[in-house]
Amino acid sequence: MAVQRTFSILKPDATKRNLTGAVNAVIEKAGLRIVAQKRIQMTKAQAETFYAVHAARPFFGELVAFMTSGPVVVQVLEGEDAIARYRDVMGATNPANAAEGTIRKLFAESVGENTVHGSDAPETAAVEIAQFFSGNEIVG
Ligand code: DAT
Ligand code: MG
Repeated sequence: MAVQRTFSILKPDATKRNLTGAVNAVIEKAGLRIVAQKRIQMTKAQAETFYAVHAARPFFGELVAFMTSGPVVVQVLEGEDAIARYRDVMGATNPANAAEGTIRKLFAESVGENTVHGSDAPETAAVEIAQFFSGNEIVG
């Protein structure tokens, strides 16, 4: 496997509970490098674009409202097999199903407010990184 980059978000439930450092410690312990990071307030338009694939789902409105309910930390993570590796470190979407030691098992309180986002494939990683970072903001 090659070195990859993936896109990560520490969601509003993480910033609200002052957990960004704790989550980053799990990320770094897993061998992923944070090569770009910034704290932003996502706009409704940004959240709708970001989650457009879920636009028809019944929870879409709730998801956009949550993602714009407070600051988020957007990140680019780099490492060997980073996309799948970060999905493993995050744990299952529903924290009730997340494995021990994963970020969602450690920190998430519900399927809707599940602490982190991570890209699911190289194509989505590229699109998601480009939505929030310009090339010169990523320093590997
Ligand atoms: P993941 O974030 O693990 O990639 P996803 O892409 O299926 O999961 O869904 C995106 C986000 O939408 C997820 O992190 C939280 C929200 N979501 C998914 N399923 C949900 C549900 N059944 N009820 C409420 N929110 C949900
Ligand atoms: Mg997803």
